Amino acid sequence: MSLIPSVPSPIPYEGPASLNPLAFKFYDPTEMIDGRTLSEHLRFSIAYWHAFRGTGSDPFGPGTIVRPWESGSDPVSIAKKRMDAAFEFFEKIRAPFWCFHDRDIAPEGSSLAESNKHLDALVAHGGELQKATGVKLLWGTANLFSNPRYMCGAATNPDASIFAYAAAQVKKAMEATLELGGENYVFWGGREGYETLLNTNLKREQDHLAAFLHMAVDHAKAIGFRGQFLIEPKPKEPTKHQYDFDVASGIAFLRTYGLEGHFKFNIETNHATLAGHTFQHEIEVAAAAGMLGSIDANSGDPLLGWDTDQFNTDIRELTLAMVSILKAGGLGSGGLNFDAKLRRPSIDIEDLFYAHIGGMDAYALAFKIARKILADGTLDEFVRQRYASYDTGFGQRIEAGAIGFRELEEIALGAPEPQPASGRQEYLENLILSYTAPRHF
Ligand code: XLS
Ligand code: NI
Ligand code: NI
Repeated sequence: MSLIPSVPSPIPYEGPASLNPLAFKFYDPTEMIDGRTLSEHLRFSIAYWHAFRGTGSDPFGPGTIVRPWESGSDPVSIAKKRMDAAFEFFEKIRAPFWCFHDRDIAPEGSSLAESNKHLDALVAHGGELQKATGVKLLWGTANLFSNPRYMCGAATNPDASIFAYAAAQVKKAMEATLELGGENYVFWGGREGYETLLNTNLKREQDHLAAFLHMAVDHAKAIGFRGQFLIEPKPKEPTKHQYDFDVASGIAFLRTYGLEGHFKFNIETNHATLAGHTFQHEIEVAAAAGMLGSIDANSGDPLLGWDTDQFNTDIRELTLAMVSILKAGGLGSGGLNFDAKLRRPSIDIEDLFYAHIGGMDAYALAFKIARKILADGTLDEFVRQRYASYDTGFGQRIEAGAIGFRELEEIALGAPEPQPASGRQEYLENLILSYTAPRHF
């Protein structure tokens, strides 16, 4: 029995000329590119929390979105029906993956033991739905931020008993992820940060966070979870200062505590911009360290200073991001997860389809444009030329660490004055425009 009868069949691919709002214009999941389907290249994933737990509530008012399957008296039965609807959506939107927090899929009970029991029931149900549909789990995670017990953090809570509770919850969420064949496990530091240093021992909190992550690494070994661990940086919200501020501070943290071999990064567009960076910057910083893991695909609002988690149809931003992702060799076991939600007045189930169709089409188009940019090679060649003086002679010896100040001084004294070369930014911006400009008018 269909729970989403108003969208009767899977979303078709109709090509760029189509005006059908319930069709893909650029995303043909079956299109073969370099021996793999577009679906295998892009690895789209649906975020359970936004798509199926988001109600449109905000600090000024309650939810606006009412779904027909959200009725009944037994929370576990509702959760199962909701999950049936979710998998119907995953199939119709043709996403190969989904992602969840433990508390998204199963209701919290009155004790940890009861919560675990609920989770077991929903993981079993999810396993059956995955088998029936072929949809796979990109990653799992634990919600360590909604319940008031975590108001002062989870692994960074000043109370060790909360640390223990969080450890138990992550242990269980990792086991659920393993059970469902999850390819990654994400740590977003929910409330791992502080509001004021007046009550905070920053050093101890960071030590505790590192201890927590080491325990997770040990537990993965113990249970045979071979998925990739991912840190998802975010600079602020909910706490004023989050410890995983951005990719660069995340790398420093992981290296400080000897964790760098076990983690990569899940980069979220809106978190990058909140940190004062571009999306592409965060991708490049992670890639430079060999730690690019996965993407939480969304967008912020340039006029608002919080995590608005919008669907992203900015082709220029996505093209530049895809150029960096492709140059880094892709996302490996990661994917493009739509950590994005409907605006509060977008209350119909069709809106959920429109939102994801736009997000998927935009990424598919950006992927194709980025491939063209890289294949043409003009951009790459420009950058290569710009650094060519390091390819030979003393430049090469600088990179090899085979020369020092004394010899460089001799070279500088003996050579003619260096001549500045233009950075050609406007020329390069026009080059990108020539790829991203619409051509059909
Ligand atoms: C919140 C985060 C969250 C993570 C998963 O801002 O983006 O949704 O992706 O815990
Ligand atoms: Ni996210
Ligand atoms: Ni976010």
